Amino acid sequence: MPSKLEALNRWVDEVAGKTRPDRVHWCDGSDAEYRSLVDGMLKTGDLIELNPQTHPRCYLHRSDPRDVARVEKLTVICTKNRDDAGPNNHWMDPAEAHAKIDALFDGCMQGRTMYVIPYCMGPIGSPLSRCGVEITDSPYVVANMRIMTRMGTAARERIEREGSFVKGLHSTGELDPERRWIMHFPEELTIKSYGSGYGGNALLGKKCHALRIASWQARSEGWLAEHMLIVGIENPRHEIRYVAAAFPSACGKTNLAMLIPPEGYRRDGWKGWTVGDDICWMRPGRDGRLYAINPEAGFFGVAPGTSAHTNANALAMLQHDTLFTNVAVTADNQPWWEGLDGRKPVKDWQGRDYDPANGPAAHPNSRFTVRASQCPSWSPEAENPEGVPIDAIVFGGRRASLVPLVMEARDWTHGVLLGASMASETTAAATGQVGLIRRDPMAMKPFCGYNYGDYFAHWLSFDRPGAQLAKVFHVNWFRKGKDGRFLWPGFGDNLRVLEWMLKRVTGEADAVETPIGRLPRAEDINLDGLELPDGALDELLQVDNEAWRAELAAIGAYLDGYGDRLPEALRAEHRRVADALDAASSGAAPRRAAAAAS
Ligand code: TSX
Ligand code: MN
Repeated sequence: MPSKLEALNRWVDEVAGKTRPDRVHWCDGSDAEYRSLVDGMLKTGDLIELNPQTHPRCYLHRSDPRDVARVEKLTVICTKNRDDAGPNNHWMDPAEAHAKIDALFDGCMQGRTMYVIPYCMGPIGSPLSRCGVEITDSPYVVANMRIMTRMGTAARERIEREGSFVKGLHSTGELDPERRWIMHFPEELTIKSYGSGYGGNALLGKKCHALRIASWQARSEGWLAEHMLIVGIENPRHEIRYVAAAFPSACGKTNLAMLIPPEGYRRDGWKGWTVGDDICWMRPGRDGRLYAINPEAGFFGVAPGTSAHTNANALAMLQHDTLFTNVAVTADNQPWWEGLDGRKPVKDWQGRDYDPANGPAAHPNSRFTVRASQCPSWSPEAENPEGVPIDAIVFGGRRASLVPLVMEARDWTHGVLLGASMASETTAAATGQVGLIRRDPMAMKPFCGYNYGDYFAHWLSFDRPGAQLAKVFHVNWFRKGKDGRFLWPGFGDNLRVLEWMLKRVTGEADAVETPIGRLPRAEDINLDGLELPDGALDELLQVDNEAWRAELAAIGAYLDGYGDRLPEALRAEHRRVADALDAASSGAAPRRAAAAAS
């Protein structure tokens, strides 16, 4: 039997034989290696040094203008059985997929260096962690992987010990959008990506491994790989409780992960501890509670909108040792993006003289890559191999109307329905189309590596004897009043809502039962030190029965799209809520009249 190490060597040889690089470099993850990669990219122009006085060791990368985001239509799940990928994924037959992409890999690394990147998703010593190896011809990918993962010798040693790892093969290729694929073979624990150097398409540890492949592994091994931030909330009694939260894009996940309490709360001793801003792997521990790790070691965050007001922690961590991609620069060569401050940029993200007629100076999807440990609110518990215990799971969306500021699920099954029913209004930055409502269950639409029907069943399966599951909530920071203004101040003030949730967990706060879930009364949310217009909180907590009946009908139609793979228990839960709404309506509730009057 070949040694476990040989499996890795054999695959590397096989890939080198196919792609024919001039050199093969095994990454050790050292500082010296990172330094020499950066120096090389400064020489080729792949990186541009930013102002070393204001931003020491910060560099700008300008991507090909045709290669600035993930491409969902070229992202495919390749399973033997088409139904295993589900209607939520693009599917291709594995043999056909391999043939298609292997033709593109043929000789594609000639004249280039092939980098072999062993990496570990999660703390090196954690039983919850999983390893992978990415082979790439992009030094930009290596530099990003070094920041985003535990990369190098320690990961290689764990792989040699365990023998199993996710194989990721990536080449930047010609960057032709017509010759670009991001393919996943979950049954082979393999990823192949060609023709893009960008973020989620190329840094294979993140969306490809830690979500699409991991969600598949998690289902067969009894855990959850989720698109969630993890934040610890410390109260004045120095108790820290952990919250995992899923939001679709453009809802401020990174901001919530790095939350800074309002002034009065800070004075009382409240604090936010960042464990993760994007991905959460969790599993039941021996005590039945869910324990979570962040598989990542860095942040690959959207730059526009990040400021001292929206996220002072992020701004502080971006002052040194950061890679920026597709941001603008000021006259003194500092990174700049829309929403940062009142200064004017001189060069846009493509390196052109800034002209507002060309659109925003920074690309709306421009990014920073930075070590998580540079965040002032970084939690030491992020390195705990056991993970952190999760007390609350929060789902959310951007909804201008209908959806209340916060509600609590009656039980786990209802919580799964709340997650499965998630939807968000699109923003210009994300899609160009504003205000369309998109269904995005658990914020996993682009990332669930298998059939959503099976995924909902997997979620439901955690409710079993002995389980001490987290309470489930749904929030909406984005409800608007009749004047079109946001009713809730959001940002640090969201702690007021988190406080209610955590007091529900400990039995210290009240709630009222409604057909859609349990809501706080207005007096249950602490508004000390906050000037909220009269009636705003009442409006935020309003439940419009008729409008919710229409919403339940829309949710039902959406879930029906998963056909017989949709678990009957979820269908029954949907029917239960719909029936409760119908009953409340026929009960001649005066609530509706009151809502229409003012
Ligand atoms: O991130 C946001 N959060 C979560 C913060 C912890 N954003 C930004 C979303 C884009 C990524 C928010 N925007 C939030 C929010 O809670 N709420 C809003 C809406 C909003 C915007 C501005 C104001 C109030 C609400 N007020 C003023 O601008 C003064
Ligand atoms: Mn994400």
